Amino acid sequence: MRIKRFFLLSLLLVFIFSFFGLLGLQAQETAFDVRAYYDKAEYMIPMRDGIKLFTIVYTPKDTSLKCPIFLYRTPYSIRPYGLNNFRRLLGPSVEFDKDGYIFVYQDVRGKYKSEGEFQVMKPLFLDKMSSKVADESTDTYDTIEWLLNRIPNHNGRVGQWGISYSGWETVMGMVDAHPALKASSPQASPSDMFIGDDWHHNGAFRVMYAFSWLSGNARLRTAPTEKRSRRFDYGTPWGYKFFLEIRTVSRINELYFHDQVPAWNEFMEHGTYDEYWQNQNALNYLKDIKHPILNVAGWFDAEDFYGPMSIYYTIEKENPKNKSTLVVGPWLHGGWRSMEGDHLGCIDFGSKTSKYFQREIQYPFFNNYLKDKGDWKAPEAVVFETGTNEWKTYDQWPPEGVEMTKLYFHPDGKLLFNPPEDSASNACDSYISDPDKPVPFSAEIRTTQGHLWMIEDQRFVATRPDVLVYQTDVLKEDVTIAGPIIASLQVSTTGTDSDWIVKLIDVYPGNARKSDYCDVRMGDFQMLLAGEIFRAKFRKSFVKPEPMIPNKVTKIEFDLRDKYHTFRKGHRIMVQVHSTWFPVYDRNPQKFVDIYFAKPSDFQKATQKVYRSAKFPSHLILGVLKK
Ligand code: PG9
Repeated sequence: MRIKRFFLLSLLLVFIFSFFGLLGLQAQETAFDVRAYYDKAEYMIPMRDGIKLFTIVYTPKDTSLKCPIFLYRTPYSIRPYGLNNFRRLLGPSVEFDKDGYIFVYQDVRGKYKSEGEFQVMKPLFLDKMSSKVADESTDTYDTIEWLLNRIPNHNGRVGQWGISYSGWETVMGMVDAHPALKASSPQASPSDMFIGDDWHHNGAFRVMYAFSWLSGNARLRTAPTEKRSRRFDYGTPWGYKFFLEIRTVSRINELYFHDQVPAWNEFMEHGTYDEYWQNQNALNYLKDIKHPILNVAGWFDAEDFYGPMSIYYTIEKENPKNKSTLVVGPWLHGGWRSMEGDHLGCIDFGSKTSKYFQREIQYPFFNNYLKDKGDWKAPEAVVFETGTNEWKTYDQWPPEGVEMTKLYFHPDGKLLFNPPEDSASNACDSYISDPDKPVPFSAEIRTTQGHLWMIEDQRFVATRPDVLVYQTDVLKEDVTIAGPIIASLQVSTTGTDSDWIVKLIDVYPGNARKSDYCDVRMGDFQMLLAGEIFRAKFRKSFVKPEPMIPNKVTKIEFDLRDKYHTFRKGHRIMVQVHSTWFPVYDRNPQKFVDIYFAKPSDFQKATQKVYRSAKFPSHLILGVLKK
């Protein structure tokens, strides 16, 4: 009895000590005193065309150290400005701050305290012969050159990192890279804004994000400034109403931007994949990448998921010898830095995945290439498997052993691994798509797209008459999918253009237990796993759109992008199909016109049919991984 009591008491003590120990450790981590260990300096660094870029350099006080330079370039301001004001965290995680790096932050050309003109995702000049030419690649080069010459105590090596726009800046730094650049980590970098990142997916315009981002970040300015643009006042918390009342995107400049947002007007003038978009495509630039790359993506990134995946695939193809690592975790946009990564919305990921990434991947990667320290094994792909909540390391992505498997639409909303046998070629399901009552993308009331809709419970739309739902029986065993997910639809419309949205959903068992993270009842929860849109006029070419022929069965095939997920035994696999996803995507008038010049009278209802016959089988193609 006494022994038992002693045992319990010791357990309690161990618990108390480890609890406070942990707290202590965490406190120490977040409260690292940057000011005590670093000095701050501010510079205007001249570029080759004479424009000067505002740059802050934090150097370790301990000058006996020779440190690498760690560069971050951003359009979002490198505040706090002023020599007495310090950032709380200098590197991508506290490990770097403690270790000693020379941290360099720079306002990019035309933003905040830097001189020059900002052009959103300005294409690179691939001909660098003229000394007048300057772009984000040359600005990075010139900055590195200046730093190496002017900042003491560096070890001659430079690393660059950045998330999203800064991730794209990091990619630009990789092109014709300065020889001292020894390691780059583009994180959630967009690559192609017409095909899969912030502004469009498969040619469909992401009006809600373009509107909020451009109104906040791309207004004309008269001179360098420390001030942020004022937030746009929507006059309502309900973006659905706001964007529906605008009626057509063609009115936005006249109503709200008044020629103060040049990029918006440019978007409106380039409604197809013309040179304007093609020249911005970062994948064109990735031919001669010689130094190691750590490429990071979040499975549930609402902004730039196509970017990092396509950058990874392109670097592999164009530079097969390059040491490039892909990391994908269960994160929203940049969540590996801003959140613990233990859950998203209602979904539990079982561990602090962001810490794992920061400590076990990001820090060892840079430490290896910039300091020759630590134990970095340069894995090819480190990917988090959702559903089972496990990190896996592979020597290729998608992993070996994936079998492309078709999952077919059947009558009565069934989804089966065998093809339909219905010989009536017109066997189909249909709905009326009404642009005046578009399917909402989220149940949240908000004006900006936010993040959680990427993993949101889809029950709020599953009962709409304009949403088709197909699902498997309850799974008798786990089904793991890895790599791209292809939607192959056979469809018709009564209009001459239309959008097709396909969503892949994990349906929880009826008796699923409550989530620790939200108040939603999880029985029959419909977790959005993947979803993508395709604007039908681009089905043959993004450059030369073609009208749909009314009522003609037409194949539309597109990629819902990569996932690594296990549908657990007891769950179901569900697919939903619809034709509006609003206001994340602008409304298609369902008539073949240049949508950016559409008139309200162009918008029409259309009867949409999704075929599921032996002749016209609609299906998904999944990479099923046998374990
Ligand atoms: N997704 C953002 C972005 C990247 C590039 C251009 C415009 C926007 C970002 O979060 O930075």
